[in-house]
Amino acid sequence: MFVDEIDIFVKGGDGGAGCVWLEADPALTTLLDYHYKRHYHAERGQHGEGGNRHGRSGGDLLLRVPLGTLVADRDTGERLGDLTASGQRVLAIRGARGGRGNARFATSTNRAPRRADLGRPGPERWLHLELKLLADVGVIGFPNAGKSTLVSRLSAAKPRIADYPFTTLEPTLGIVRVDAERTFVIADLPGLIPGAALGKGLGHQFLRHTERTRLLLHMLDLDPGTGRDPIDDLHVINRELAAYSPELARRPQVVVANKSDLPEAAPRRDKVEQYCAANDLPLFVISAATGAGLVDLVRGIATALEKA
Ligand SMILES: Nc1nc2c(ncn2[C@@H]2O[C@H](COP(=O)(O)OP(=O)(O)OP(=O)(O)O)[C@@H](O)[C@H]2O)c(=O)[nH]1
Ligand SMILES: [Mg+2]
Repeated sequence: MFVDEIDIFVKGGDGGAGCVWLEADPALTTLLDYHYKRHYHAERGQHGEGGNRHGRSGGDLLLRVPLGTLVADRDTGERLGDLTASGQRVLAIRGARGGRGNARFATSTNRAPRRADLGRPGPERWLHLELKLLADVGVIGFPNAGKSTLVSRLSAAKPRIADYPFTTLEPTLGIVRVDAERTFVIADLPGLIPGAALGKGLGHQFLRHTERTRLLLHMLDLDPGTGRDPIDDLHVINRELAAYSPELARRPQVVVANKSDLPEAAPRRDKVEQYCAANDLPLFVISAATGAGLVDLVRGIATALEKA
């Protein structure tokens, strides 16, 4: 299960120190752990001991979250942090102030005062955690277009591939090497369908993961077996992006026409080529299955990323 949005309860230690921190850990890819355990309580401070010694401060609690996690106070909406770098931390809640023993109130005339403060109970709050994956490129398109096949070809990622729609149920990140110096991160996403922005299919839930990409690969299916027109598909998906976020609709796109290996794909390929030329859209005709066109595509993406 892929969890990219969740509320958790955090409480600082009672009576002295014991803060709760969140830290970005690149080994994590989902907030799933927090689905199973929602309440986190830092250690309380210890009672003071005799002989003017302080009580030990409570231990801090460190919660690990994936890179790209946004942290907010659930109730006020206040943004507490955006954890985008490995090891980056945000203080989720402080521990309470510790108590003060009677020695702290002693004066020259009252060496054994009866006054002492108790430590306060730890402050607490609900946090809203939202994961927005950090990728350079997001692959969008109708289900079954071949998005996962492409990502599995270009990177070491191993997303599930199958000849039916909605094979991909969660985003997967892959690292693509361009040349000796350059790499980029590509995100394979679940397929989009009309109404995705309104919650149809799986798309809407995952559109958030395109928000932090710099470039969208818009994949069209050249297989006439879809019964759809690839240019219509392009418009349909672009309308979904616009309905979700006008900003996303303006994100630079590279059109990728896939399944060019199919002999019956030729007329659709011609149509897509004409349309993209007429509308000044960058187009790469590929076969993710045979690998045709992939070297040019990777170079094209790298160039587009430099411009974006
Ligand atoms: N002939 C041909 N088939 C392809 C090509 N690329 C992918 N396919 C096939 O198309 C089907 C769907 O491929 P996926 O990569 O799972 O498609 P997807 O876009 O990730 O699909 P969802 O995850 O459901 O959105 C599989 O049967 C693939 O083998 C291609 O270039 N040529
Ligand atoms: Mg897929």
